Amino acid sequence: MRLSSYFLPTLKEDPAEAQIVSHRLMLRAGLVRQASAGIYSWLPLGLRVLRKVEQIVREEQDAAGAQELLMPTIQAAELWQESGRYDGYGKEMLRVIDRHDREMLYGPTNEELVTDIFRQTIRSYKDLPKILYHTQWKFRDEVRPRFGVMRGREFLMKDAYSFDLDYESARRSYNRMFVSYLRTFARMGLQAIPMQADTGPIGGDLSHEFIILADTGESEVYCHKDYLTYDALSEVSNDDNDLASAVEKWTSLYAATDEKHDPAQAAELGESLISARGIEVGHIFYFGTKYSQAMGATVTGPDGEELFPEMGSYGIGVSRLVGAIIEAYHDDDGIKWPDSIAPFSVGVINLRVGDADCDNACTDIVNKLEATGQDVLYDDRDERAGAKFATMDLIGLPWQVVVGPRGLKNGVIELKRRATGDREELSIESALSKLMG
Ligand code: P5A
Repeated sequence: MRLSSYFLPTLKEDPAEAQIVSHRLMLRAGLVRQASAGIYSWLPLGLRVLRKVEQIVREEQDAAGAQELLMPTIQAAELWQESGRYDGYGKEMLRVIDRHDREMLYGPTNEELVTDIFRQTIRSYKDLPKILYHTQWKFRDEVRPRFGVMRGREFLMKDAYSFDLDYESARRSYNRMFVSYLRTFARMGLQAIPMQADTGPIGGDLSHEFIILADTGESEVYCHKDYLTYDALSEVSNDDNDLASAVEKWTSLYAATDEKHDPAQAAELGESLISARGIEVGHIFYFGTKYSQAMGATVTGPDGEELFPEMGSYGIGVSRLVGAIIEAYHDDDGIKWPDSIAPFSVGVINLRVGDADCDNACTDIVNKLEATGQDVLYDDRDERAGAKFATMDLIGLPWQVVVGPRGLKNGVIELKRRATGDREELSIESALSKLMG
């Protein structure tokens, strides 16, 4: 992609409305623009990141045995009246009246809709267990939308729903999702800490929030310091016993959000206790037969009796994650994307556009990288070198290839790793083999 024709509206100055670094950088790096309070348009560079996050989430959901479908954003009020949540959800729910005066709503979550699909389609215990998921926009009319996409009104969520015949099987689904969440966040370079949580309007009696630590996090959290170096994932298979012991291991260390924190435990942990701010990037719930009973979803059991399936739901804040990753990976100059979710893997900077040697070397490098499937952003603008370096640092691509006339005379270009700031002069061939390796 050539930067001269790419739609990348960057800002030199910090926007006044942005209070935290990820919001500032998302606006400055041209990832999003606010459409109205808590509602954002995703511009091309931001959309690339959003799609990469979504794709990692999808791959890990698939690997955990969940099946993807797509439910609509607009739902009928009747379903929520059946579950009993229509009135209770209050002002956070955006209610819509259609032309036939029917009450509709923009879905804040999908427990009702998925239970409705289930009761129309699944009849027998033999069809269980099932985990269904989608990635869809949600709307919650938050009182105080803030921090950009971190607490939006419209936001992208991956939500999965499990259906099992009994409690033991439901716990297996819960464990499966639990471990798949740790894997998902790890692939994005994030150490997520599971904390027992309240179930709020979703309901149920077992729930974990997945929190990453960041100075600008919304909630104060406490956890054992070993979480930060903990790696219980590498040896865990998808075997149910393995998953259960992994969850047990992970939850045996102390971790609590502010409301749940027990100072006595803290005192006991002494120096091992960390208190920090955290961002909730995922939340999982086991709520048994709450929705299946309320909505009359049953399956026929082995002895011909009608049984209510045990359910759980599992959310990941896909759009929030883009902000959360920036909170974790940035410096004064801009974003430092982890490789797995970078919008482009390499930025090529031409320091003298119009110089035949520089132009040829750059197009050659770009073509070769693209031929091996790499996403490349080529800065071919007629701009000062300083402006080009600043843009490339701001948008945070993992690698920068700097091509200038002086270097080319000596047969070298410069390769810079954004994360560390390390630079080295290399021949084009060695740079390419390093980038392709
Ligand atoms: C679980 C899936 C649920 O809605 N029902 C379906 C359950 N859980 S939750 O905790 O309410 O939300 C799941 C995740 O969505 C993200 N999130 C948000 N992201 C941006 N802006 C918001 N206003 C917002 N609200 C929730 C969070 O990451 C949360 O963990």
